[in-house]
Amino acid sequence: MTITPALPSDFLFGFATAAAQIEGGGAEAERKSGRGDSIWDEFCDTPGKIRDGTHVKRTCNHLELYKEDIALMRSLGANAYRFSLSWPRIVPMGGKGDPINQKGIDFYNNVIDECLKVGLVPFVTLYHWDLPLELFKRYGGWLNKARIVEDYTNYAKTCFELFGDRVKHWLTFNEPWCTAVLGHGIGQFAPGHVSNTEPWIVGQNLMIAHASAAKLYMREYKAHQGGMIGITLNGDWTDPYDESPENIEAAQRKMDFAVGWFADVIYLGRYPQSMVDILGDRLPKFTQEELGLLKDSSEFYGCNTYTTNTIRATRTTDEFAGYTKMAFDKPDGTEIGVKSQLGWLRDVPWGFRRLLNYLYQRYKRPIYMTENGWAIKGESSLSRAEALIMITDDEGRVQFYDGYTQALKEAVQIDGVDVRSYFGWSFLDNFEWASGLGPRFGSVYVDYETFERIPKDSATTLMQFFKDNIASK
Ligand code: GBH
Repeated sequence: MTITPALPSDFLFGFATAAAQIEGGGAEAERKSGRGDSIWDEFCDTPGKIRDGTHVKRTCNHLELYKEDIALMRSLGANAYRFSLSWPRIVPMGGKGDPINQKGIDFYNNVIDECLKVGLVPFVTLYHWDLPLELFKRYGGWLNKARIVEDYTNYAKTCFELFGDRVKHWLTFNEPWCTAVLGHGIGQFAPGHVSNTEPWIVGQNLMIAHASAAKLYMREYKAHQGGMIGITLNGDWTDPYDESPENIEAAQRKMDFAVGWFADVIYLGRYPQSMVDILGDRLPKFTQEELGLLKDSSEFYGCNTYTTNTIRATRTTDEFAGYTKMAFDKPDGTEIGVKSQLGWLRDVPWGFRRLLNYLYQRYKRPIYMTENGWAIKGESSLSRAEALIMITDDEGRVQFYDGYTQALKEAVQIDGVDVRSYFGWSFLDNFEWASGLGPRFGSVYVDYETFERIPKDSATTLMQFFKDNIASK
């Protein structure tokens, strides 16, 4: 008897990264590279914004080490690599009429060519949070619909023209929720605004920019370049605290505020009713023309997910969670999931399987898993010597990936969910935004003094899972 492999032969797997989190090779290297500042450079320059005071200008030096990194990724067994392009590296000031930076273009040409040379499919994100600072200064960045949609669409067009002969998988945006809420609602991320009106405006502008770029691709590039384009959203499973109708409704409302805000509009053509009810006039309406643009603007569902929360209706002040209470505890006093380095992140594989089912049933699109990963509790405070022991045995991360890949397999094989990729977050330990170089999400250890890379156990075990579970061609 032959066992049918769970995953199709064209399944893409590997690791994900983002430009601002790994490229920086130090202030001098960055200056020479011709990259313009992004809102994250300014955020890092502002005392108190980054927990350990580190800076996007000096992270993993992927800028100079990309060749070695790509070779390493391939040697671990990956068949694809998800990375993002830095907009201010390509167009330093960002705007439609602004000059482009040839060194930036050369860099990404090299990255893409190197991927293809070794046999990795490049899966490219156009925007992973590093808005050119100049556009923020000129007109408020994501707050200015007309200007940002025009400039973003032009930037996307530049990328399709420069790289679309070789890049066949495009993501317009990584996690618009984070830009809207963390950047413009609670101020934890650049540009650091605190507001209860801006996030909803920014969210709408991000969606329109997404649709504008995606439709441009579909209209003018897709036919001859033969690729596809979509958006990737963050969203964790929301498990009702108990079976009470209020808590079941609260769990759905939290899901609406995290995922439905974008996905209902893009795939179903309307905001979730719970958001309309709560936000009223603060939720900006779409014109018919905008809704037409948004319709069918994402060819797949791009999914970043990390954890699961238990949700109850107990009213909180957290409007971004639909006033629900997010926690990990259950009525019997137990808690779900193993603890990680970060308070929001717990290991709950069964929640992942439920999430995949929910997304597939509701949006009916193939799912590309674009991020999923783990930061082991305590890993970031190890000395280098201790870390070198840990890296040969990053047990917590191996466990996490074991559980989540098993859940993925069940969702595909037993539940029939159409999942077509999986990228572990992250390839390298890297700059974890406001948390700086503290939390380590990598399957490859990075020594931030020397930029040395050392693969951890999870790097090989995760890739091996896919090699074992993908049908041969
Ligand atoms: C991803 O976001 C990002 O795409 C990636 O760049 C990042 O490095 C990776 O995750 C790891 O964090 O602190 O209670 O406000 C994940 C989505 C949404 C998870 C916001 C953390 C904050 C919860 N993130 N959430 S809280």
